[in-house]
This record gives sequence, C-alpha cells and structure tokens, in this order.
Amino acid sequence: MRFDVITLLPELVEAVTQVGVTGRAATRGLIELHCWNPRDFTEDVHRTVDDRPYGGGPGMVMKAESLLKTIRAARKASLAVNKTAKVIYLSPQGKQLDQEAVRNFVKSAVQNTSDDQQGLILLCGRYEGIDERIIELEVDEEWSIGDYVLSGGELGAMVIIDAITRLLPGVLGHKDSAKQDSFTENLLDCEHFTRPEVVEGLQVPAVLKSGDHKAIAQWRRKQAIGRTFQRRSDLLQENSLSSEDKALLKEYLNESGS
Ligand code: 9D3
Repeated sequence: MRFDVITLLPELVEAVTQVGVTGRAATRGLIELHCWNPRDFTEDVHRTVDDRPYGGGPGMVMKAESLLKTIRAARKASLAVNKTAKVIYLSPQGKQLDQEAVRNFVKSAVQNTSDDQQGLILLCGRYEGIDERIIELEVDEEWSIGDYVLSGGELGAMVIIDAITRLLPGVLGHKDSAKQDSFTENLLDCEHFTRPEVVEGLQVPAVLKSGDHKAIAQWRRKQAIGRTFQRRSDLLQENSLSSEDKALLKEYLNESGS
C-alpha cells in the first residue's frame, strides 16, 4: 500500500518507515511512503508557507497556493499507480479514528488487486491549520486521532499508517495476531507474563502453567471481560455479553472481591 504524506516535517513522518513493524513492512515493500513538502512548491525567495489569519487573532494559517500545488502533485503521482487516491486531512475537527475506521481503510486498500489499488494521501497541518478553501477543493475526509491538542497532523498521519500497516496481509509474522486483537472484539486484553516464574515475590497465575489449554483460554477471556467491565464499560455496552461471558464476568468480580 502506498502512503503519500503532505508535511512540512518529512523527517518526522519518515521515522515510521525506519523502525519496528512498519519499518520492516517498508523494507519488504509491503508499504511505500512518499513525503511531499509544501515548502518545495513555493515560488517566493523566503519559501513562505504560512500567513496571518483574515479577521486577526493569534497564530498563522497554512497558505492555499503552495498546498494546492503539493496536493495535486501527490495525487497525480499516486494515481499513476493507484486507482483512487483519497485525500485525508488530519485535524482536531475530524471524525475520531477508531479500529473500525482503520479496518475500513484496509478493506478499500486490500480487496483491490494490483491495478485496482486505493492510495491514501495524508495531509498534515501545522500552525492553526490550513486555509478552509483547501478543504473545500481537495479534501475527501477529515479525521482526528482523539480529544487532545497536538502541534500538527504528523503524529496523526503516523498513527494511521501504523494502524493500517499492521493489518495488511503479510505484515505481522504470526498469521492471526492481528485477528486476535481484542479491539476486533471490543474487549481489552488480558494480562501477560513471561519468565521468570517469580518477580520480587509476585507469582505467575497457576492456570497459565497448568498446560490445560481450555482452562487457559477461559481464564484469559474472563480477565479480558472483567478488565473491560472495570476500566472501559463503554466498550461493553456496544458488545452485549453472551450468557457464558456473563458467567465469566460474575466469576471475575467474585474473585476480585467487587
Ligand atoms: C490550541 C490551538 N487551537 C486553537 C483553539 C486549535 C488547534 C489548531 C491546530 C489545535 C490543534 C492543532 C493541531 N492539531 C492537529 O493538526 C491534529 C490533531 C490534534 O490536535 N488532536 C487530535 N488529532 C489531530 S489530527 C491533527
């Protein structure tokens, strides 16, 4: 899958292809990242990308002209290899990203074969944002990554690239580790333990050493449901529990003394 990122800070975004799961995916050619810097599309000697807001007030706004040229160049390059190239603007005003939205991006990217690919163009703002007419002219969708204030869209673009990449076929080593993600089921994960058996007097739960795979799976599900109930009850409302799950939750609450 190809990502084209429009950013004043390409070195920040490029880090995503240099390390970790996304780095390996890039090395193996499963993802491709192209950064486009609006500063390279300016024509004045100072290479100006921002200006003062009409109406006054603090902060600066990214100018329309160089951004338009950048977006159109990125779209043209992406459409040379992709059937479509949606422009996604990262902004606090966007719809909040969740795992369902990520799965939908992957669906459009993957169900299509090589000459029917869907590229993504990720547009990152800096300063107070971009001239509204860019959104009107060129933006297809506007996404936020959560209710907190960032300094620009780059971390949002990197979040989207990371979350999409790990769902692409062939990226994760273990075949179903992406499928097993608890968020696929709207549940938090259970606890994890590795050697040694005792850390500063704290033991590994005995069931995990029992070798009884059915009991282990049931314990893990009980923990996942119990932790979700206690920490993120908002997730359970969407995901009404089966009678088996309700029994596991009761067991969890008895054991935790609540
Ligand atoms: C404090 C500045 N604000 C004035 C009321 C508005 C504002 C402008 C620009 C707040 C943040 C930003 C830059 N943020 C992003 O570009 C951004 C973002 C975010 O801040 N939170 C969550 N998701 C995203 S995606 C892009």
